[in-house]
Amino acid sequence: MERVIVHVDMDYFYAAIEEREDPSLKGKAIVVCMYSNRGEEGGAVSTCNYTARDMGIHSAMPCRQARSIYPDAVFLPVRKDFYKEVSDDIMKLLQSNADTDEAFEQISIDEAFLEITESSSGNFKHSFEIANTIKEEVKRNAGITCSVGIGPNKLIAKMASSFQKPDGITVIEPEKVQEFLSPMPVKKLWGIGRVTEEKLSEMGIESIGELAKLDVLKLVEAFGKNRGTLLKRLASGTDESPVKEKTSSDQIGRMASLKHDSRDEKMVFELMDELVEDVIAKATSRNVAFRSITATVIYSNFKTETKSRTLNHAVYDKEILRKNAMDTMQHFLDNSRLNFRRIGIRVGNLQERTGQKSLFDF
Ligand code: DCP
Ligand code: MG
Ligand code: MG
Repeated sequence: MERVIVHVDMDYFYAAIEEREDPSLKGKAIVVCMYSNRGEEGGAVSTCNYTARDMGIHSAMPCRQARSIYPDAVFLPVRKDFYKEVSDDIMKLLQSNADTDEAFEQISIDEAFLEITESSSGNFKHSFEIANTIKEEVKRNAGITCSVGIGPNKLIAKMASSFQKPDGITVIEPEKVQEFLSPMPVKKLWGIGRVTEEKLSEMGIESIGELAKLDVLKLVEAFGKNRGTLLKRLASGTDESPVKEKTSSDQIGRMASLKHDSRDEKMVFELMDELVEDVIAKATSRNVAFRSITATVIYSNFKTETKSRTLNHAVYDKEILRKNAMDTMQHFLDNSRLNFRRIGIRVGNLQERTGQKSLFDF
């Protein structure tokens, strides 16, 4: 099956959080500044919202210059720790939309890859619906917008997410990859910096399409073997690299699709039982106890619902997990008429196991 890879990037992230925190800022140009130790005179623009961008302000511009362009903009100092907290919540939410917790890779404070090959059944049409769900969840939980790119690999997904910013969804099906890349200038290719761009320009190469057609030997001659062949691969839209969790995460979860969409209790409970076993096995192998339990259902129309519970103590008791999971599934069954498409269970607030074994030991 062809892989389906999603890249999500928050829109004007730091400024969007400031806008959310203070609704009176809505509609104004907002510039978030990283002031240097020379005070407000020094420093560079961290980011700004799209209203400020329309006036020519952009990241990395000296704050002084931004002020001279538009003195009436709202200038705010960065609050990195706060943005990091918001980011952590968003990342958890994104991770819960990946096929497995491991099929998730955060690459910066505001962006991540997730693989949805399984949940979309390898179908790019379904993937659009999943992207919609993700955007709605981010909006509802974090109060900000994001842009989503979907493609057959990380390279294409990453480039697709910036194709329609802000608040966009861009799906590039495998057979549309060449058409998508060819007309773009080489500097848009992920991984190409200014030096490479200039060198290619000297060789008469301006578009990604031209780069893809260039004899690989010419590239090897100019950039060396590794870089030369890499450029050729990138320009042709090839990227085999897996989506891989970088740090060990603070949660363990499993999701799976029912054999077919259904609201048959037996089918739902049996599948959930397997997921619970998997989660407990993983928690055991990592030697962790958990304090929170979250169950998820994705209905046949791709709408998602989750329900979480935080326990008084950290436990690693299979029966507690199973009971919570089953009760929540029952709750979902009782409260909707839709068929279930996928279900999931995750544990969080992980702590290393100390003396305590399970609730039976208390
Ligand atoms: N950032 C920064 N300095 C830069 C670039 C970015 O401090 N030179 C910070 C502020 C951004 C955040 O990183 O909000 C994410 O960077 P992005 O490149 O994703 O930019 P934004 O999210 O701000 O805008 P966009 O809508 O273009 O993604
Ligand atoms: Mg961003
Ligand atoms: Mg980003």
